[in-house]
Amino acid sequence: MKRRNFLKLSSAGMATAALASTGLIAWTPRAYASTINKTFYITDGLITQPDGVDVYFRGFSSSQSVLNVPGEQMIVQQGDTVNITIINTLGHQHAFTIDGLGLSTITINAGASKTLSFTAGAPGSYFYLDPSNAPYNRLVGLHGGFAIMPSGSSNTLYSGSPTFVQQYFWLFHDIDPAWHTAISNGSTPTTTYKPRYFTLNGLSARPPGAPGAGDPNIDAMVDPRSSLHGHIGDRTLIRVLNAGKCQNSVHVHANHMEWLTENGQIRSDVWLKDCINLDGNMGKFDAIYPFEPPPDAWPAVQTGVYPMHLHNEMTQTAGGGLYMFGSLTDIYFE
Ligand SMILES: [Cu+2]
Repeated sequence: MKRRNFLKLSSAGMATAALASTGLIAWTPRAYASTINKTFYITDGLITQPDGVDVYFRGFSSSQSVLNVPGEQMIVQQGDTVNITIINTLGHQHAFTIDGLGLSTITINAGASKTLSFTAGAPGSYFYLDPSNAPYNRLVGLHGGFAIMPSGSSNTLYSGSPTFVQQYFWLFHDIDPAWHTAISNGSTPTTTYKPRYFTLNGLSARPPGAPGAGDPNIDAMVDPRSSLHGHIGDRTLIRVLNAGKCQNSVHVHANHMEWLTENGQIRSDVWLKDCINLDGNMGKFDAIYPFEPPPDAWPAVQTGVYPMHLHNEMTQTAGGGLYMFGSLTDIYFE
């Protein structure tokens, strides 16, 4: 099978490709709608996990020679014409849509390409994904984050929302390598789901002293797509998405978050929460991290580094126990 020509990428090689075009999401509002053209290549390959195990993934990648899991973050403006072309380099049919926008699903035959065209609708945070053979193509890596900004706005999530000055995606995932192997063989997993790896924007944390610790291409603690950086007052929107199956509790230290949306619905009140539930199977929320002086610190501080982690112990591990190689990052008050 042609498909056995696996891309074999270390997480370093994978993330370097991703970082070339992502990072903190920059956004400049436009007075007029624009046309956004984007191409994703469906590729597959092996990604080495923190315990050295190679796990099979598929991704919406930026070229046919890389494997991006998740796919590159996209951000457009309400009213834009969006043309997303999918080139399927694999030997079997795949599909593509964006969840929650009422769009059609396109199917892309082996070796073929197809374009999904639409006008960007309701502002918010969305998944793009392969919804076919659900949930398996999503779980094996065919997913990414998509955002629509309100027309002409640089600092709101929806019309009249609290404002922010910068924005990030936190896309969580959990991975059962036995399921990925079954999917790679074209079969349906028959074993009980047993997640062994937990990632944030595709990377696991590396504790101090571990190989790759401090490397922004490997370590989720310092990945510029994930770690929050701000000065006091740099109110930061976080678009939180969960591609995995596990329900999570997202906990930030130093500040509480302003909880704006839950699974695509604007909340009637903005609650201040340090811990917010994140449903499994494409749960999502939006929240603002205010970058205020930590209220309980004495003496009062304006700089420092604080963690974000999930309050579900297995998510802080890899390979069934290795602590803390899971879904964590850091928040830098600069
Ligand atoms: Cu905590």
